Amino acid sequence: MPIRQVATTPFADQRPGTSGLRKKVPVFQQPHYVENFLQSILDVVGDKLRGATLVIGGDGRYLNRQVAETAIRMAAAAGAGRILVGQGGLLSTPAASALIRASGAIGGIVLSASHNPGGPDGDFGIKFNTANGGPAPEEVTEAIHRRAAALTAYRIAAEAAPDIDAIGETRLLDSIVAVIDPVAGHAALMETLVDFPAIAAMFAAGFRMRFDAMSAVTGPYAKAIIEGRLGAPAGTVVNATPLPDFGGHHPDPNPVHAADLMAEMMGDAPPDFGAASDGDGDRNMIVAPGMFVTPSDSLAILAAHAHRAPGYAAGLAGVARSMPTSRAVDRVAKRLGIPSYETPTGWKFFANLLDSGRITLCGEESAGTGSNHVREKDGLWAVLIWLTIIAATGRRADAIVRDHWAEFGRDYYSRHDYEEVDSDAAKALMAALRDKLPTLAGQSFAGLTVAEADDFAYADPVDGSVTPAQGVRILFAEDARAVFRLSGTGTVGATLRVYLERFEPDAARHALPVQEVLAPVIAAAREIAQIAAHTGRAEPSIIT
Ligand code: VG1
Ligand code: CO
Repeated sequence: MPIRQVATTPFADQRPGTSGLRKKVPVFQQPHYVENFLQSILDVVGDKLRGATLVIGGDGRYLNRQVAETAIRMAAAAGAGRILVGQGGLLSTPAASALIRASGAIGGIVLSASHNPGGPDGDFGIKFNTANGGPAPEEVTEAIHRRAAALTAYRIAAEAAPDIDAIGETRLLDSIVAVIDPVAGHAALMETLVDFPAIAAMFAAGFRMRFDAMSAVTGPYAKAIIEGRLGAPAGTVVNATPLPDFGGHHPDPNPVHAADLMAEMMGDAPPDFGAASDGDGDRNMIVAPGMFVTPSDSLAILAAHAHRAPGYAAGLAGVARSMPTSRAVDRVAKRLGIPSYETPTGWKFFANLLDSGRITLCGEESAGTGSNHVREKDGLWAVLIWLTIIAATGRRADAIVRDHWAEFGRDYYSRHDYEEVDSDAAKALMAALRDKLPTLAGQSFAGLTVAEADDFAYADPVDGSVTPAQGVRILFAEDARAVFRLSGTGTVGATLRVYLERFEPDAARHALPVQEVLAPVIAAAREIAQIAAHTGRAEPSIIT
């Protein structure tokens, strides 16, 4: 029997969140759990899969290899024509997106829980990306969810998957399984967008950087591109081998979880530039000597300088940011005379804007930046654009940031996360906050006056769809803002995210401690949302 039909029990909890289905590893280890979700994806793709190309790869975390092999066997049973798999089952999220686009694939199955910890007690995730290379839109993820809750059987090739460590092509049922180098294509794409010769010349002249791949998927990409093609000294990239448990670390590039990099960049004689990436390689963290660059500022700076990179020499059509991202990039867009869009959190909302040519660049406060070259955020791409800007301006990264503030003003910014809060308590907090919205304008909290308050609803300008309830925005008359939303990627309880910002136009006040400048906004946010009363937490669990 070349194809086995196996009975399964439907799962009601297979509902993708902000970015795919993410659960604890033991949840995925329940009998048929993985197969049930994979079959639901394949069923939703339907007949279009017959003879078509499907991309499969992931970030190398625990279960990656096993699930990649299962996905190959199930895609073959579903009649895929060509199954493209990264060697070892690896593909960074941006590389998967690029590969889907370049190969004309019907879509891709990306195995990742991104910045969440890995290992047997960590998280795993499965995400479906559509033919444009981007995360499936909500109507598709909802269809997958409905299918998963009703499925009674799945189909899988009886034969084992071919060796995914060996580059080359093998036949499985009627499908060709092609195992490819996960890095080469993406490196070639980068070469068309950023100025490799200028960056290489800078390294040859003694420029030094530290790239922390956090034992995640970006390691092989960064090694090949930064040390290989650009000639940075060996050892520039650290933690470069992807490990199933990310070496026990939390592969989330922020000042808390990338503590070693921060210490080095804040220490004596730091390298000229520091960067890190997350589990699946779509996030980036930028650290200048002595200065962490907030992702919101980084997005604005990339927008202001993108024309220096060959891929963007013609300028930008427009930019977009997720709603909680600071308004710094809007100021750049205004200066450039291009539109700036505000979308809900999650990369899928940028897809229509990118596909329709309305925007060239976009980003999120959570360390995601990208462009129209793919339909995901791209960590290494952002780092390479930064290097291009440094090479083109001859300025150190911290000077570039200060110059930017002097020109546009500074949006002081911080995110306070309350993790693993009781789900009901978090929902009650948001509900109470939403109830209060109509009465807030005009009231004062911690010396700030509420100018406007609403629950963000996004009207997609391309397809007209409306996505309501994407986060509560409180705008203060003092040019400050607080945003509240619940995370859609967590796997334990709820995570309340509170995003805080305050604009400061005066260059004499651009070097103040962030939490100090934001103190009134923080106090007002806590009071308005009654955070301590609802969650029992006096302080956030993580401040970035
Ligand atoms: C978080 C971030 C969001 C990002 C998402 C996926 O979502 O806030 O900006 O798009 O993760 O990124 P949430 O719902 O937890 O706030 V990744 O690198 O985890 O794919
Ligand atoms: Co990620």
